[in-house]
Amino acid sequence: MKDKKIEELIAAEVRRQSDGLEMIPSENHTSGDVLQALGSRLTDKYSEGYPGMRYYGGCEVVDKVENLARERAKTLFGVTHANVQGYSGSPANQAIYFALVNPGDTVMGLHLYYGGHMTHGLKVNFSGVMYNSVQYHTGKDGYLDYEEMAAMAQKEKPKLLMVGATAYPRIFDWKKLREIADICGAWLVADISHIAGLVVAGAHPSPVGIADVIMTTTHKTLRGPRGALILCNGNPSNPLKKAERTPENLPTLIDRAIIPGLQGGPHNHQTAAIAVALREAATPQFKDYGQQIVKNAKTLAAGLSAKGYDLVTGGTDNHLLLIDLTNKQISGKEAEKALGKAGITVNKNTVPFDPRSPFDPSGIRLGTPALTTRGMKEDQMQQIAGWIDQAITHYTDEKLLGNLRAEIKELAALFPLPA
Ligand code: DSN
Repeated sequence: MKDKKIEELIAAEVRRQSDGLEMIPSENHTSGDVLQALGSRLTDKYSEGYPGMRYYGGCEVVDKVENLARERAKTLFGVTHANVQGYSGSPANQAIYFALVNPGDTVMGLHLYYGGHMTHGLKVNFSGVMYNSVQYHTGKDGYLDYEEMAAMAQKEKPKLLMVGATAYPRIFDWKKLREIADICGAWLVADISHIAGLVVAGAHPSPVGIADVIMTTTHKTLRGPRGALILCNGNPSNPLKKAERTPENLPTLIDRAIIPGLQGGPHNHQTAAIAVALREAATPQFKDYGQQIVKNAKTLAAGLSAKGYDLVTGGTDNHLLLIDLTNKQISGKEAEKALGKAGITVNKNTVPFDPRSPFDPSGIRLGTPALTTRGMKEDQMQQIAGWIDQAITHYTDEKLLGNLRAEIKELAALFPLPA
């Protein structure tokens, strides 16, 4: 690379990832093949539109790339339509709102501070500004409060019920959620960004056939490049024609919302890398991977619980743990910093009913997708639980944190990033 500054920075980031433990639950390590597709000449090409109906010439190759990605997504998730052009999760969610509801309509989603996402109706996000958002919560036990949701649906009559989370360690009961959406005839949208890889691996129930629209980012447990899939069933899409808001028209509504509704040219290098990741996700090895993510998270949860850590909901069913650190007399921010010094990357996070602010919350969120990609298993999780405890207990002891960092680097060297 001629740009030495950027080359050095890329190398430094690779070192940072290799030498430490990435435990942010929304992160992962992609394969060499995904990276190769992402760094390809496909990035040079404009192709506004969809395969077979583009506004640019020279699209015969990228049409094939996009069709392959669409077919692989449809087969993997068992749906009849897949839009693979969403730039990432937030724009994809924006497209879903744009497709299904009008500005000012009532939409209902899980509050960010209770594990939801900004685009699920947070008042400072487009979803809370453009729409009349009402927000549901978890109960004191940290589990989704389905009764509150049903009562809210009855009272507020949202037109769209958004379900999904960024910091929820338990399983979604899709059938119950469908019943809640049906109370008021709302569209049920499943945002499975965090758990898509688990769904593919059979380690979390699938919303396919239950939710009207499913959105997932492609870079979390699905282990692809940054990007998004919007999945649904219905009649074949005709993006050139306006369509009524009916379940049969979902493919057309979604495609038209992406372009011309919101986006311009698709990122073809990203589409190719998504196709590569979808092929990898269709292998038996990926099923084992998804199952191992959960086994690892459960082992980590048991290890930390045994050391007196207060896990929201008492444990986990998926890839992540949310820990309330109040009983450890340390804030989420201080814990994030101390763990970072030891070489363990996590993120501070609010916990349900958090008395502190989101900038300095009571908890941390951590997960196992990236470590599992590196081949770590239950033994390593037990070791890591011990290190996390030491770093948090002695968070002001710079010498101890430095020693931990050296030990962690030694373990990390045994589990290289994917080639
Ligand atoms: N920022 C993502 C996460 O960390 O969960 C959600 O978009």
